[in-house]
Amino acid sequence: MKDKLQEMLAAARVAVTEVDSEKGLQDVRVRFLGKKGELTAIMKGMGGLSAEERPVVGAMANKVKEELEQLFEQSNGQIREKVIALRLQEEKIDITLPGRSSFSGTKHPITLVTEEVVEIFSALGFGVEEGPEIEKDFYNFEALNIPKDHPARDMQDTFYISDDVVLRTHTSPVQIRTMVKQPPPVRVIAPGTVYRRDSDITHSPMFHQVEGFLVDRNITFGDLKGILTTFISRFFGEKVGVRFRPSFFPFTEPSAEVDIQCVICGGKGCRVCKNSGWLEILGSGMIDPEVFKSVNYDPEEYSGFAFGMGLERIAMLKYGVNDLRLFFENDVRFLQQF
Ligand code: 2NM
Repeated sequence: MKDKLQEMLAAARVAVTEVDSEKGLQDVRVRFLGKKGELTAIMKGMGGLSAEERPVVGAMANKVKEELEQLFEQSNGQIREKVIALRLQEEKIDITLPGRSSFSGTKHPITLVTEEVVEIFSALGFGVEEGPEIEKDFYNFEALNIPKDHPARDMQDTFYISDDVVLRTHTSPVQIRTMVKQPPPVRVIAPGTVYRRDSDITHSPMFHQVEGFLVDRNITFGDLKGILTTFISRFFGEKVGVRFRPSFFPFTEPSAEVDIQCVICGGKGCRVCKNSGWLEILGSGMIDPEVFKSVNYDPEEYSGFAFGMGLERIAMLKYGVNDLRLFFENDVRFLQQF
């Protein structure tokens, strides 16, 4: 029986060396120490031993059992270490590899054009003002000398929130707010989003404008021409032709629309300029004394000019975009080109 115990211990020592997982070790443990294991089987034979032999063999069996437990314990530790080492090997990360670069966005062409217009007018001494897109009738129409029965106030053009609150149809209310809160001299541009009830291939109900104005003593139409010509030559290039055409706005008198030579055909005439050789890009004029009265500026002491332009239109001309809707679809294939 002593030999059997020693043989079993030797067999167990061999068995643990052949094991390479925690599961495998568990199987070996059951084989030797389990209820139906080899040690139990040997112990069952103890009944046939003499009274002298029994305690000796019993003590030995206990010792073997202890050794087996120690053996499995030790083996378990080694297997654990091996498993951890293997995982560390497999999950090794090379921190010197370059990371995956993330997709980065681009500025919307309307943003780019706005920034460029702001840049040019800043260099000419203009500040930038903003105002609410939901606006009182007074600032959007009344103070701008747009009478109650004027076509621009027609339900067709204006989104009404209530009787006297609208979505602003231009950024001129920002100029009114600026004049109401500060005395001349003043030089400001107002870029922003505006809304009109108009929607087809060449009109969006939401679009963008920059308007601007300058008020001081002795401001003339010559100042208007100088500033706007300078702006155009910086924005579209030194060589582009410019012309001023008489026009009408309720808030300016006299008024002028400003054309540039067609940037597509160079003035020869094409589809874009409808064979005229010219493209309208700006509205402008000397601020009407009626406007000055509604903001408490003295029209005897001060004069000024104002202007406004649509940013989608100048973006289309500058970048050669032939469809207004591209600005509002937010297709990255379009947006990434700027
Ligand atoms: C335009 C054309 C002409 C304009 C006038 C004013 C104000 F408030 F000073 F009277 N702001 N903007 C103006 C003048 C706007 O847009 C086509």
